[in-house]
Amino acid sequence: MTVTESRIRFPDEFLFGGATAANQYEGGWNLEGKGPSIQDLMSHGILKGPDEKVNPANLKLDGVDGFHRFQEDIALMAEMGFQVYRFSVAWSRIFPTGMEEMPNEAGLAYYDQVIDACLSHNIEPLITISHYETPVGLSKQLDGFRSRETIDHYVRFARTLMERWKGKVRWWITFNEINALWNFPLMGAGIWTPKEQLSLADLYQTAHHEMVAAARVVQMAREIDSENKVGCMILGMANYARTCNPADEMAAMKEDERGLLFADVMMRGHYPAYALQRMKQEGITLATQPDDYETLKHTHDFLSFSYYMSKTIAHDPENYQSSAGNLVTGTTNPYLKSSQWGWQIDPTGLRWLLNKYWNRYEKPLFIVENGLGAVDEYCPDKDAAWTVNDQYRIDYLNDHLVQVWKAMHMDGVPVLGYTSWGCIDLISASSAEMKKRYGFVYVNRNQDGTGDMSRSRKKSFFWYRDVIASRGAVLKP
Ligand code: BGP
Repeated sequence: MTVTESRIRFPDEFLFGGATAANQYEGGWNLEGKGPSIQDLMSHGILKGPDEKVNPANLKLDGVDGFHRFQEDIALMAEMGFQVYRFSVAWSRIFPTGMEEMPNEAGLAYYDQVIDACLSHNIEPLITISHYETPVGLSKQLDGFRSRETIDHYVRFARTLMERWKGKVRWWITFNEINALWNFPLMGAGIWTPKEQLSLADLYQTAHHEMVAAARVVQMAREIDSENKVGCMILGMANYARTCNPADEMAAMKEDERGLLFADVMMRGHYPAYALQRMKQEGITLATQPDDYETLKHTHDFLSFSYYMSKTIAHDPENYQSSAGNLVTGTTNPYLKSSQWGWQIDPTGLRWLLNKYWNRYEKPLFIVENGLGAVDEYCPDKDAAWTVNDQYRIDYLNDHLVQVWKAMHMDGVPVLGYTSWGCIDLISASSAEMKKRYGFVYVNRNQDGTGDMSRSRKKSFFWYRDVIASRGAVLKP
């Protein structure tokens, strides 16, 4: 049998699972001592600016009630055979303004239960320390990571979690999609000052603070427990040149540099030449402390990323139709179909990206977000166990997982695992919608906020269960 003919079989140590984020899943935005996070002020989603004060119409305030229903949800994950569950800890549940010296015990006690529920089902927790949910206090008073002071607050937050769950949690991610800073400084780095008022120097300085903070956490994680594995996490994007015109190739390469600066520093431990050159040309001098560059040498153990789509880059984008996309956009690719939200679906792009990251960093990779946001029709069938016939989601996930397998098996790329995004329906990040669903589990909550939040299994629930149980053998190449 040749390599290409082998049957799909993911190794036993490959972790299958799913992912959520506190601000999109939990709700309970002001319960048991939790302070407001910037997401509690984003009723229109992250593509629009924040509200002045909490708007009751913000669907994230109640999320999908994970705060009260996590036991049931984790049991459903166990039924699918999850080996890993990626979730974030709401920073303002632990430190209500982000700046307290002592943590909120009730917040920690909540996550004790979440973690214990995972472990009781043999599911490994994978914690995102910061997922677009900076406490409002930190954001308004310090402008988030624009201020160097925020590094210490973040490290204290991370230390609290790592010490509390030593021996229980060994997988950590420092920041969700840390490279979102360039386009969304509020969400990516908690900067309250409007983007239009920020200079390029402000953004580089903020990036530096975030990277130093992350490197300090890596160093600390190893001191606390040698079993800890800490991942850098970026918004993963396959940037293709729109044509083979060298000018387009050059534009695509430059776009890559923008998206990869964080990973370049956090995985390799130093600033790449292109970034130093850019800062020199722009007259930017970073404000640093003497040991910053030594600190940055504490590189992450693995690179994790989200992957939903690819995009094409042209040197003259005005001559093409622009594409919609996950926070960053390019021009359309005529070879690809799109989701209902206009994100271009490209399973091969995932294999391409896995190869690219492995070749660039030579460290293990973890796909921590991937999935199809779609409008689901709740339509229970009396002869079937599911309430939503989401064959389109099964097709999407099947095709992406096949490419992961190819990257591992045919290209030799080490991949640690795969956590499908929004494994339980939740509120979307970019547009704060309920109707954009990703889950294997349907949540009875409507776009207008009505619904009893009850859970039911979609067709994809049973499909994913079979994928995991067969280690991928049921996938259709
Ligand atoms: C990523 C975020 C997630 C998630 C996902 C899907 O950028 O890390 O939080 O929401 O995108 O995006 P959306 O919810 O807008 O469909």
